[in-house]
This record gives sequence, structure tokens and C-alpha cells, in this order.
Amino acid sequence: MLEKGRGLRVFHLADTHLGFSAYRKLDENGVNQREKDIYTAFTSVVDYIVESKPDLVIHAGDLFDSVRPTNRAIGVAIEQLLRLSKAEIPTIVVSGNHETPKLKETGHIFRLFEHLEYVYPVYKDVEEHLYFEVKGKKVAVHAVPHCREKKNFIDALKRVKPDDSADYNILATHGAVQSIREFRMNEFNEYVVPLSMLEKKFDYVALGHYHKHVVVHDGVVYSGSTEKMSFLEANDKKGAVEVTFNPSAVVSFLPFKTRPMFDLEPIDCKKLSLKEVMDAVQKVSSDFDAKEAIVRLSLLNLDPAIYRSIDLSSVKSMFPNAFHFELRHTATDDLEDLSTSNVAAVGDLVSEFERFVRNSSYGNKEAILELGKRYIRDAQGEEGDDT
Ligand SMILES: [Mn+2]
Repeated sequence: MLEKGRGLRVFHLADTHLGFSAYRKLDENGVNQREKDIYTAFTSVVDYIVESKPDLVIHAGDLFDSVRPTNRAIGVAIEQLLRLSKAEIPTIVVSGNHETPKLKETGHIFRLFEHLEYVYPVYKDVEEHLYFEVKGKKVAVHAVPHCREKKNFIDALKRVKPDDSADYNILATHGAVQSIREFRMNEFNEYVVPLSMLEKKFDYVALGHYHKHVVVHDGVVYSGSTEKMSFLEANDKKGAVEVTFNPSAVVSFLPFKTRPMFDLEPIDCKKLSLKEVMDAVQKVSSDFDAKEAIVRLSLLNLDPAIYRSIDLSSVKSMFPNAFHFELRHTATDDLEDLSTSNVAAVGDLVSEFERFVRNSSYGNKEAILELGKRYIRDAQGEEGDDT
């Protein structure tokens, strides 16, 4: 052992979405400012990695926001991966659903990384097993990329298992862990990772896809994204995960600074006159600091006639320092995507379901439970059973 008392250290990040852009603000060169925020978030994390020199870096997918990133996004990716390469830090980059082409002939952008020393792109529609020697220990990283066909992904997940000859076994993949709680991003091409995968006793499972940092089980972790891609993420802390093995995985989340984003408490406009609505908005705007922030305000139960008479530019002018301000309104008190779900650790799907039903106000709980459990087991038989 070269460094006594210091075990394996792995840095885990995901969902950097290079190339993502939003809103209308441009910088002095005409580049979308939100796109630059996304680059800055990734670069700050790389700054930290180069400084802290972990033994391994795992990027668990969606490095890029799209299958055909712009020259600028590709430039940022290469520049930052080169820094890791020059620092001689082995970096595994697993393909996610955003960058995986549906058609083989499109070709995969990750091919560009093939010749970067210390960089290991995993994108060929099949699992790869990468071995590293760290301080006299054998570390196996089993990486399952997003695949063009769902079946290839599931089959690859079924095949991978810990290698008994290795001191540490790490699984790295990209998808929504099967659960009643939401680990889906509601994207048309996302795949579900069967829970049975997580029972295979890997020392650590590095997940990408879900944008909020969550420890799903002991050592089964979403690092979360490095920036916020929607208002659903407004209350999330963004960053990455540092894992030390002593010998089991000890996970610490490292928050990084991102542009502030506020999804403000909605104003209930029921029975309010136009003036009262405007006064309420004025009050909200004076209650917090919108400086350089992305801000959304929702007006509930707003009479359509009143909405038509609101002067939108004067509402906007109440948030003069905001980086971006948007107003949305409904005639009811229903805002579908209003909840920012607080996802906690989950058990297996059946027990999650059971807890959910027991805590509900349904009448015939036993009948629902019996039926639901049967459906779940059937579905797991299709997707998740690796017997
Ligand atoms: Mn994804």
C-alpha cells in the first residue's frame, strides 16, 4: 500500500448536458448565457477534480444534451476531458439517452474520445468491463451505456455482475431505477433499471439520469445533474459525489454553486381584483432578491378576464434584476408540475407500493394490495428478473 490509511477514491458525476440552452439572454458574443452556465457548471466540477486528484472519475451519462452537439459543446467537452487526461486521472464516460443515436449510421459523438489517454468512453450498445490497479487493489468498473434498443440495455444489465477476482466492483449506468417513487425524467427514450440489478452486491452503483442527487440504497447513488434544466429542479442542490471506500462505500455529496433559480410560492388569485393581483405580485417581488436569478411566478385561480387586462411588461418590470422572469397562470388551483417531489431512499417496489396503499385513504386496501402486488411481480418478471 503506497498511501497508508487512504483507500480508493472515486468521483461520480452525471447529466452535465453540455449544449443545453434556455431563455433568450445572450452574452456579449451572442452566445446563449444559459448554455454558458451549463459549461461553467461542468468546468467548475473539473477544476475540483483536477485539484483533488481522485483515483477514478465516472461520468454516468448525458455528458451532452443531444446526439449532435454543437461545435461549441464538443469543444468544451474535449477541453475539459483533456484536463483530466493530462492530470492522468482515469475517466470513464458512459453514454446516456440524450447522446445515444437511435440509428447506428448516425455514429456516436463519444468516438471522438477514443484516443484521449486516460479517457474511457463507453457507448457501443454493450457493457464494458474496465480494470484499474489502484494502490495495489484491483478495481473493476462494469459500465452499461444507454443502447439503441431497450432489449440490449436490459440484457447487458442482466449479464453484468461483480467479478470475484476484483477488490472493488463498481457498476456505472444511466436510467430510471424501477420504483414507485419518481426516478424518471419523463423522456420518451428513457430506460428503466430493474431493481434486481441493485441486489447484485456491487460495492458501488454510479447512476445517471435522475437530476436530483439521491442515495437510492446503500452505495446506489444518483449524483444528480451539475445544473438545473427545469423549474422542477429549482430547489435542488447541484453538484457531484465523492466516494471513498473503507472498505464499503462512504458517499459525500459536494454541492457546487449554480445560478439561483426560484419557483415562487404561487399566488392564489381567487376573488382578487386586478389591482389586488398586482399588489400581491409587487409584494412578492419586494420580498426576495431576484438578482441574476431565474424566476417563475404562478397565479392560481386567475379569472381569464383579469389575466387579459394584466400589463405583462409592468409585472416583468417588478423583477428588474432577474436573469429571466416568467409568469404562468391557471384558471384553477391545479398546477400539474408544481410539486418538487422530495425523493427519499426507497425499498423494493412491492414494499414501497404496500406503504403507499397503507398510507392512503382508499377503501378496499387489501384488494388493491393483492392486485397491485401481482401486477408488479408480473412486470418485474418481464423486465427485471435475472433468473
Ligand atoms: Mn438521461
